[in-house]
Amino acid sequence: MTNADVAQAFFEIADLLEIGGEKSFRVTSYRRAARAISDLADDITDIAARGELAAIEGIGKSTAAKITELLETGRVAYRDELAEKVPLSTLELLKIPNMGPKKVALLFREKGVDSLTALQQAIDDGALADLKGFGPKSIDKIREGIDFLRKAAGRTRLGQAWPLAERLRALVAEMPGVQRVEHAGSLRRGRETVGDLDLLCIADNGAEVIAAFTTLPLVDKVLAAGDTKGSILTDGADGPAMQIDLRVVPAQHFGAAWQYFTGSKEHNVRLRELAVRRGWSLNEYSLSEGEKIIAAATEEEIYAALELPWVPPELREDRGEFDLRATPTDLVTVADIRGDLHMHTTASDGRFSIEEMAEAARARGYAYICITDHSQSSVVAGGLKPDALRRHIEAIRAANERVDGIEIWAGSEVDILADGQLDYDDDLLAELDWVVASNHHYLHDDRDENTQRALRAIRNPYVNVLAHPTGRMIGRRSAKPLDLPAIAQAAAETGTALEINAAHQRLDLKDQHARLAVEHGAVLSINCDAHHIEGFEQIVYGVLTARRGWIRPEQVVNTWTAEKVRAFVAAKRA
Ligand code: DGT
Ligand code: CA
Ligand code: CA
Ligand code: ZN
Repeated sequence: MTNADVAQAFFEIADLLEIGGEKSFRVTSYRRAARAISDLADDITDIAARGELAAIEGIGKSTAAKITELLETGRVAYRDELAEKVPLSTLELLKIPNMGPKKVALLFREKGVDSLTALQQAIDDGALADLKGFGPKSIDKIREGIDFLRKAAGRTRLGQAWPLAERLRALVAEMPGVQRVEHAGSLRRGRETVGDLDLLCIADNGAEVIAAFTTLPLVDKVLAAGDTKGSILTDGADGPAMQIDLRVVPAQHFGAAWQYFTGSKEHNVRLRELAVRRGWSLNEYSLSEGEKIIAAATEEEIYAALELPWVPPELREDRGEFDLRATPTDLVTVADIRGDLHMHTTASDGRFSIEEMAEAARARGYAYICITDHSQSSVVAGGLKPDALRRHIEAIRAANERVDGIEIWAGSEVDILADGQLDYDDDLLAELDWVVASNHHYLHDDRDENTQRALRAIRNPYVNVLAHPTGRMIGRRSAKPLDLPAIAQAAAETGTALEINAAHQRLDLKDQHARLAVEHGAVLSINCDAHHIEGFEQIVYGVLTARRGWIRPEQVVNTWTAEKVRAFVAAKRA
């Protein structure tokens, strides 16, 4: 059980208490405990094993006992008791954008609304008309929110699916008889959300492999188990609950199967058309002319027989990848990344020091990083007042002296204010090596206003990258309207980068936006926005997103040498 799972249980207890009308101090104390758990740098199971739970600030004796109970039995009896009075399905309502526990409490206690379906029904019946705080406008917003949730339902964010997929791949690789295992489907294509996971392996003892697969400890339910295909639901205990399909194929047909099950369906339809035009057929077994197999063992042979270069999976969406003149062959890779230019330390809302972040980055082989803690307007995130930033700059310079093997630059993630101005004066910005500009507070539904603010920030000579430009949160908050072509053009003209924020909740810019930005001449910066040393691992999601946007390495500033990045900054300031 991870820290996040344990924290989740206590957030739920707090929510259930609040919805049930419990006194606010009790609610607050559970929420504080949940936050303390999710902020722990250590593994909570280790802390529990050492008997040190009650020593964690924000956790009292009774909470410590509940944590122990959860770790030992997988449940908390108190939560189950609460759920008898306030059904767990009320928690679904909290996923609606802008719907907090107070509003849900009102819905539940005044109108008996205890699930998404019940809420939909109540809205359709006009049953909420007399409820305070639920005017026609907010009802419309709620309706939109429900639609949004329904659309996102059943899909898992890439950043949650990926670690589970890697774990499963390792498990299957260990099974007797398995010679090779690969990911297929939307995960291999790097889609930002994934429906189910598709694994493919080479083995001659299919039935045995499937039997081992369908009896793995993480299996919650077996959906199918045959000689060549198995399908399971994972229990969601460690990672998301997902459907996993495993197919077993012989080596001589592996390429055809891998190509077929990687998809997308749209790409495959086009590829099959090319085959049919030659009088051939293409399916998961082979590319064939009648009985005669033309290609089957590798993807490369199949594409080559159709006079195509091997198409990287991220491009297989029927978005123009069959046009040989346009398709890039050298997409950016994780190995091309030389540094990260957006991250946080304990100076604002990060969890590690400057040195710890630097050492983690150096271990990844990075040549440079830029420390970009929050600016003063981001009060909740611990934003720095000008004097504090000046001291932080000194601390960063000193750390740069002490740490060998990597350059540590001083930067800031500066808020864009309501009028498009920045949160620090230019003379303070001038002391920084690199400036990230973020609109955390003023991205609304007005496209023109959003665009004007972004343009004004981009035109500031000290701003080097516009962070997470559309402000979206996958499955929670859609991209805000922006004139991206105008923004990309201004970015290109002024020598400002646009970010692909690689944090898996964001992936902002997204694939198609990144492609559009580069088509308008802009360069990108793929940053993890790490708040934790493990945050750097998310670079893979940012790179996959870039590859889906057809991005080549030279279009990404943090694939450049430190010297070239410095020249990019100097050119804008000059
Ligand atoms: P997902 O799981 O919804 O995120 O998306 P995919 O792309 O992983 O789709 P999935 O799991 O249904 O199937 C995996 C691949 O198998 C899919 O990308 C293409 C191939 N495939 C599945 N069914 C069909 C089909 O009916 N026709 C064709 N041409 N390909 C199919
Ligand atoms: Ca799939
Ligand atoms: Ca599937
Ligand atoms: Zn940030």
